[in-house]
Amino acid sequence: MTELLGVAVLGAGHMGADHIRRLDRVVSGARVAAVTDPDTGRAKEAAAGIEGVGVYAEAEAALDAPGVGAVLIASPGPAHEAALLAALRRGLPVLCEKPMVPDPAGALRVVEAEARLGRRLAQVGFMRRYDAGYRRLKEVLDGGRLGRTLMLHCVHRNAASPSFFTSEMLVEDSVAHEIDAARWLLGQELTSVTVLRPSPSGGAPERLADPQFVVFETSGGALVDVEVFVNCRSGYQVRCEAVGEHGSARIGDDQGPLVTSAGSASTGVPQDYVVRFADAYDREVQAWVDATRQGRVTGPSVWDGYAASAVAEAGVRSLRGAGRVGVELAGRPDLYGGATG
Ligand code: ISE
Repeated sequence: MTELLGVAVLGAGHMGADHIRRLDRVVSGARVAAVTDPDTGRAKEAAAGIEGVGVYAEAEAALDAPGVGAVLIASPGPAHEAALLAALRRGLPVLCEKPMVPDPAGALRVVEAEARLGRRLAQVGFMRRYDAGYRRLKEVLDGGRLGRTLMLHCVHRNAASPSFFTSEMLVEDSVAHEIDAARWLLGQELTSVTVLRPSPSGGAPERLADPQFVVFETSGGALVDVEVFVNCRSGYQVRCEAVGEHGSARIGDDQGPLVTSAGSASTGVPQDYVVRFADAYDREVQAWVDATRQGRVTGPSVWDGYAASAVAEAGVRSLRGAGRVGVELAGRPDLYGGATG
């Protein structure tokens, strides 16, 4: 296929604007054909200078725009279900940012809609699977030299949270990444979740339960803990240490060059995820474009998106005081490997 893949980007906020720049300037084989955002001023700004792009206020208008052959959904989570269903109805391949659909019932409707088509069209934007560090960690674990993985210790810190962030979003929006990464690294389902909250940081906005400490049990008997702290003030930090029977492996400490000068050694800390994970986003979107142009879907599935939402929803119940909450997954359609999770 020599023709460029025309992509409609839904949402021109922080992530959407970054993907528009990436599709326009970094990734090969694709072009931005349409941009939509309820704030058309923001959409126009993100699309400025891109040849042949249409700007729309409504998502469905962008899907029907001339030259659109695929969709990248980067609107807020609650808008994803309608957008995914509209793309599936039109047979358009999709890359949908996480959380796929925050409400598990809605996420399951998307799984069922795709399963009815009988073929995969959608991929979920769990980009840590494309990060070099996470990939190397998975290779070490799969290689078996650490023996069975017993525990994952994860740290997920943001410098500051956006003004619209709620206590629930620390689980649904931030820990969503660790939920998927743990399922992927271990090849196991997360079967229960307990969210604990220390006394909130004075640096967090009032009424935001920040930080939180989340513990998952898995179907293979492992434990996963996550410190999530979205107003840590010092910068964007994501680490993961896997502890096995014969040793441990840790990623996330090696962000910048260690500069030694004038009697001290220091390294920069990125302030934002689009900087920290820039390479992972580039690799993810390039892989999606390449696979789409070949008529294939290779990345995380809508089943992975549903499973993450089901775990996160159990996490939200725990955060609200339910203690340790078990995770119940629906039956997994054959399209995603069959049997139950
Ligand atoms: C954001 O949506 C992300 O995906 C970031 O990776 C995460 O660190 C942040 O907490 C989320 O809000």
